[in-house]
Amino acid sequence: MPANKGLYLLKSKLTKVIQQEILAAARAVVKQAPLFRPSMPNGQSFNYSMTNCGDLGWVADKSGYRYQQVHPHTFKAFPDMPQAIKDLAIEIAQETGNNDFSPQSCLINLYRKGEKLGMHQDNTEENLSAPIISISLGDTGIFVLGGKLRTDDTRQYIVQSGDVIVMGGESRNYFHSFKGIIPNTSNLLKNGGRLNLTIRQVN
Ligand code: MD3
Ligand code: FE
Repeated sequence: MPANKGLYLLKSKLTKVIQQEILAAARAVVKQAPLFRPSMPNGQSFNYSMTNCGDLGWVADKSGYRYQQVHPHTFKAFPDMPQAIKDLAIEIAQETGNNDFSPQSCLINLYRKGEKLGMHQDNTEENLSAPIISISLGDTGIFVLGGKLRTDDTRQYIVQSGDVIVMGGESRNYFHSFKGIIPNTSNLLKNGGRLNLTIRQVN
């Protein structure tokens, strides 16, 4: 793998056994830190649910977007990031030229049928140089990647269970969205849907 810190779309990166291991770790997190559906600063609710693990979790409400240590409904600290997730993220970071990546946060997004995420940039993090690592589990979906400007051309990518995306360098700053799942395309999650884990170094 070249020592380039840009964008990597690693198709079928994770074996079924690794996918099951990461899914079990994510399920354990959800038991401690229930999925929630936050609202945007304008009051509109997100169209999918989420939770977090690690030292910091990404949350949203009427006051804005931020990272904090506690779950917004239980007020308990987010659970530790499972070692399997941490190790996998560090391994992927190293393979893509990001040797000093230190995972602080794992945002877990769940998309059920019809749920989606609009065009946005990820800029809540203080450290915008560290890459973001995305792991897709479960149903196939359509990921859309643009450029630095909201008006830039976009490209659509089919993301399948076991695919990994690394957003580093310039691409860290690109607009992107998730159009939704194609139901019943994976049997990994017993109730269907797609889990997307994004592992981040926040500061
Ligand atoms: C491109 N999640 O949580 S993951 C998000 O499928 C988010 O849940 C999507 O966008 C999802 O913020 C996409 C892939 C991803 C993650 C971070 C990025 C793509 C990115 C940051 C910059 C550009
Ligand atoms: Fe994003």
